[in-house]
Amino acid sequence: MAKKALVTGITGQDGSYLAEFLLKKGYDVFGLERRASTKNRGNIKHIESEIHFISGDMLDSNSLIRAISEAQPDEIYNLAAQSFVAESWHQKRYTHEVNSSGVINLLEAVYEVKPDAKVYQAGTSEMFGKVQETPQKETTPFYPRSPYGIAKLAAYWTVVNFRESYSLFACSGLLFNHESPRRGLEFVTRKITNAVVQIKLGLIDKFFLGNIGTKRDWGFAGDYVAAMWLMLQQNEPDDFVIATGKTNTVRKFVELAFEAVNIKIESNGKKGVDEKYIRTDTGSVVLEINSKFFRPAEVYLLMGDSSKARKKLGWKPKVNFEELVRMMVKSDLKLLSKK
Ligand code: NAP
Ligand code: G4F
Repeated sequence: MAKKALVTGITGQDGSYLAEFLLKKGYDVFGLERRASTKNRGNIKHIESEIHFISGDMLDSNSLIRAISEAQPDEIYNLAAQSFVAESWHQKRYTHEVNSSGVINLLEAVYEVKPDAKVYQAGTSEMFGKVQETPQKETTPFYPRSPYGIAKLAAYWTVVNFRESYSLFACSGLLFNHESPRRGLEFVTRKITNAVVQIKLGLIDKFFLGNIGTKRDWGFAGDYVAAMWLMLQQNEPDDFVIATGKTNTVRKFVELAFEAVNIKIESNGKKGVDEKYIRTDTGSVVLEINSKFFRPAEVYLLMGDSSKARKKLGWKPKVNFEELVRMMVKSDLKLLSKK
């Protein structure tokens, strides 16, 4: 009989790649979908007919109980979240409710309805925040720097507690930033590729960013969903860092994106520190720094050490940083040229 998986956050970036991955492995895939006035299935349009949708919301315990009762899943992947860090300062309580209390709601429902289901919780490198060591690994002390990071850290400890209290098979993946052509437009990578392509096509002259000196360990979302699955195939539940081990500035991402569309930008040697503008080699301003996009508290550097996952799960990323930028630019070029 086919294995059954319930995926929360199925309409999001990771949910769509994970659903594809599980369908290819022969799973029956159930997706928790929250109500919206207009359906938001752009990322999963191509596989929509293969998914069993169940309506529900992380804030509504009964809907989670109903979803688990209906799906009777062998595996549950909790990807649902208010996932935009910058927004978490504007909606602190809501972010906490969805990203932390929502996880309690889900784990309680699992314990009540299907305690033998294996659970994956989407943890994050944001929990390392003001990093206490580099690279960051499973044993690195946490120091979250945003309401988002705090909520995710509470969820992480909730997973540990359910594991230790009730022997649930529950794991947290400590995933570093992962991107794709399906990334939401407000995240910096997609914001850059989308804007750079618009500049190339003559649709806009310039765009605006915040701190371009911050560093992230960026991988490809398609590679990272395989790690989620691998965690649930182990004999014992455990937590794993998933990362490429390489870190780059936002400015480097900008440089590579412009390079991918053959626009030459000036290199002033400051590499993102105190820059106010970036110009092309012919002098046009294509990027302006705007304080509106700076955060009240920033995570300046993330770089993960995923040796444990590489050794125990046999996982490693396939797409490197340069390939990722090119893939996203190419996809936006195709999308925007069509429009
Ligand atoms: P995403 O694209 O923003 O997707 C979030 C998903 O959660 C969407 O399907 C959204 O549904 C759903 N959702 C939001 N609030 C909900 C609620 N109250 N009830 C039910 N569903 C709700 O995020 P992602 O990049 O795929 O990330 C997936 C998970 O991994 C998130 O938990 C995120 O915090 C975590 N994470 C992401 C990264 C990364 O770099 N991408 C790194 C570490 C951890 P709608 O479509 O209706 O909005
Ligand atoms: O793309 P970002 O918004 O991603 P961030 O904050 O790193 O969070 C993402 O990764 C986390 C894992 O570490 C996930 F848990 C989380 O759900 C999300 O997927 O910002 C990346 C960096 C930041 O330092 C930000 O300050 O880019 C900087 N940045 C500079 N200008 C900007 C902008 N970020 C955004 N979104 N927009 C800007 O204009």
